[in-house]
Amino acid sequence: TEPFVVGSKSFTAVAINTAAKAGEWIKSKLGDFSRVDEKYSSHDLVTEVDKGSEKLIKNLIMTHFPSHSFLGEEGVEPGPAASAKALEAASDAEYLWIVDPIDGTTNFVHGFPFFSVSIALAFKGEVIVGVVYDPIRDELFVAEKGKGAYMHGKKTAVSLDATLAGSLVATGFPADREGALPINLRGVQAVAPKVRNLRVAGSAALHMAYVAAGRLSGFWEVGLSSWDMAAGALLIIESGGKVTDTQGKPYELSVRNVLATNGSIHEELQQELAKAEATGF
Ligand code: 2AM
Ligand code: CA
Ligand code: CA
Ligand code: CA
Repeated sequence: TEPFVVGSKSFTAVAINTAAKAGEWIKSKLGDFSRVDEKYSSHDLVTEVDKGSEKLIKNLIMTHFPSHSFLGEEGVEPGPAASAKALEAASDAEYLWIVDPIDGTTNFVHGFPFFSVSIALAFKGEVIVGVVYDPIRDELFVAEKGKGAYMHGKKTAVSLDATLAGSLVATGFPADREGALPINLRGVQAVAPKVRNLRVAGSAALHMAYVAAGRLSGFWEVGLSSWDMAAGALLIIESGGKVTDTQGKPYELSVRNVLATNGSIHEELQQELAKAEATGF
């Protein structure tokens, strides 16, 4: 199996430390940044804090593991084509760190306290470490492949909900208003009447951590990038849940449309999304 340490340095310890440091800094910058730039549109924002967080994370990780490769959202041109290409270009790296320096930038900009730092390490294309940190609640979610997932030392487990009717489910509204948003609105129309209720809180990585922790029973979103999901996917798998694309194909780094559940409601949720798909999902 894949090594988790080089010499005495644990990959997981570095991931945890780095996420905690970045998260603390982000929190200190809440409401204290001078400008917001639009990347693609007014729905797609970036701040100096996104860039500073990525710089901090990259510096720490590359200092510890100079031979590793690094893929971070703010190091890539905006847009889905560029993010797929960047992942492709990085795919022959043995060790690849996949980082979202702030997941939930829109929330960060508006002061809506739901955002996270997401750090994953892939070995030969498979995620082996995943860390999602919520600096507002000081909640740190950690998973190691084959070793389980934890929140502050306590094992996380997905919910036991067996039906959509008894499930709290989340999704996200994509920034792409032309292609992805209309698709997901049909998904919402299909799913909302079937579930106990639906949440759209604005951080894919944190939603996925919540699925891992049993706070949500399912999550789906279309048009995401590798850094939104890599850490969250491992958290869910190691907590006993299931992660696929919206067609039901097993999760891999290149997935863009994600379906992540406690396992029990996976098929039922996928069927509702498939019904929406029949009308264009
Ligand atoms: P971000 O905050 O890191 O950009 C919101 O539905 C979720 O979608 C967030 O996790 C957000 O990540 C992600 N997302 C992916 N692509 C996006 C984009 N182009 N614009 C805004 N949010 C995007
Ligand atoms: Ca972004
Ligand atoms: Ca993101
Ligand atoms: Ca981001």
